[in-house]
Amino acid sequence: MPDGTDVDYDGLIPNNVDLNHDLVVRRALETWHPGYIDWWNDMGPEGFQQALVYLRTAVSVDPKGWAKFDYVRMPEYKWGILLAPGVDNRKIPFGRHKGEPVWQEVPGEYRAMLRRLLVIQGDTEPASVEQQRHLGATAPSLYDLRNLFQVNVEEGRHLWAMVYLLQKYFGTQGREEAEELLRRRSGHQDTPRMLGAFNEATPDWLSFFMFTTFTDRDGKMQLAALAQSGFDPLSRTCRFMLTEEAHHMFVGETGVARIIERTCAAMRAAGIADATNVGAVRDVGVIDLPTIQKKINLHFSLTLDLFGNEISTNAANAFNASLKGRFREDKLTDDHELLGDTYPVLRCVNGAIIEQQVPALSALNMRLRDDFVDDAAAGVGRWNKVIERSGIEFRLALPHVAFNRRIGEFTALKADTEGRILGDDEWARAPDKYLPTTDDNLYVTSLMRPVRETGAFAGWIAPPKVGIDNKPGNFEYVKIEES
Ligand code: BYC
Repeated sequence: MPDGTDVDYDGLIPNNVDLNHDLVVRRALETWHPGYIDWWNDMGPEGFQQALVYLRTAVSVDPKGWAKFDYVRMPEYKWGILLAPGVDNRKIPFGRHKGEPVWQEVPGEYRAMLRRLLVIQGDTEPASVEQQRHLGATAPSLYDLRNLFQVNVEEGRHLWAMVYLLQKYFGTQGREEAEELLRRRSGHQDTPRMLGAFNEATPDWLSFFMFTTFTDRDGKMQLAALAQSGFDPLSRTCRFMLTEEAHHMFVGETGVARIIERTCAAMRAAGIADATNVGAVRDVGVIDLPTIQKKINLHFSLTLDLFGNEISTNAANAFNASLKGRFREDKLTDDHELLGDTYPVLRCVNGAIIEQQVPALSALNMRLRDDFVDDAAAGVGRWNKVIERSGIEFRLALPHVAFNRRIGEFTALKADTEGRILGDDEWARAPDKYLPTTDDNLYVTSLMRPVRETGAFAGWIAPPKVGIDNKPGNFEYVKIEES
């Protein structure tokens, strides 16, 4: 049932790609499976592998009812291969091959380029699990603990998604890449993950919520661009991954919103009107808004680096080859080839930030980044509504795209969060002013104490408005005593 919506759960690897009749790939995946489980046991959530967790598992790819919820021990989670249904007579929507029927096999001349895209995408998935593996120890509630684990098992499944494509379409090389994906480690000195943000630590829950707000949103943008691909199996894989990704961003955005809500409520209760009076706010045991702003500055700027260089021939080549499109390519009304078009790009010229029109094809990373910034700004707007409703005078904002960059045009630029160029003295003070300091991190860490009673929440975060799967407030999302 290759294009079906139901998933075959009979074998070791649940799938809707008819693995039963694809013995070579099935065997390759079954051979890879034990290494994956070893990786999960070594690098997955620490300390909770035997706990019963109320997880959703994909049982179908039908948008109306693809998930079922039940208690599962994480190593027994049904990781599988799920592709969104094929679209009849789908045509390639962009690039040199626009209008041709989509490919079901990889065109020979694009093998290397496609493999690289799959490997980069695949590498981020286990990386994020590794980054988050210690967070279970300090979860502010069972609800949050369950959400962390949901995100983790689904990132694991997203690794399976890329590994399936590598194993099925790239032969021996694909199998080697699949092994390498299990071998690299986030933050490891000798075998790090491929992209910068995936080697950073996620030391506390505020960082986790920022990561899932911003970095998972990069995931959304990149997957949306790959979902347009002329290589149909990639398009279908990414379309289904996007349905799972939405929950990860929900976890992040509502997590930060709940922290803000609690902070504002505690400030009101204590009669603190000045949000910048950090000492007074910390005295009542909540996270001050300036620290939340600094975490935004950090995670947003780290995530911008994931879009690569503003001007990129790799991006132009991938678009020309009809492998990686733009965000919502199918909704755009231009010619989808961009050969004579230009796009405005912020560049660093003689130490200043100026806008230049450049060939649209080479500016595709920038364009996707712009779409990301708009999407992220809407999220910050929703956080500000929470502050506004509490009557407190403080607004959060995204920093300027030139701030704190390690990839692209602005790497060498000394810009602040407003995009102003700083002198050497101001620049030396900038990290403490705009990014979390050791003190800030120590304070946040001091709040990270586990709360494991059903229905209870740590004092620095508000409960959610609704439970997962509409469960009531006192629902036992994780049964820890089963471990
Ligand atoms: N770190 O031409 P350029 C997710 C390299 S997140 C290190 O600008 P390109 C998730 C680049 O590789 C989404 N190196 O690059 C979220 C290139 O090297 P080579 C992940 C970097 O290719 C949360 C060179 O610099 N998916 O799913 O246009 C939890 C020249 O650069 C970096 C994807 O990213 C960096 N940040 O753009 C879990 C989609 N940036 O080849 C999961 C696939 C650039 O010259 N990837 N370099 O040796 C791509 O589309 C692109 O490769 C990139 C980079 C957007 C990453």
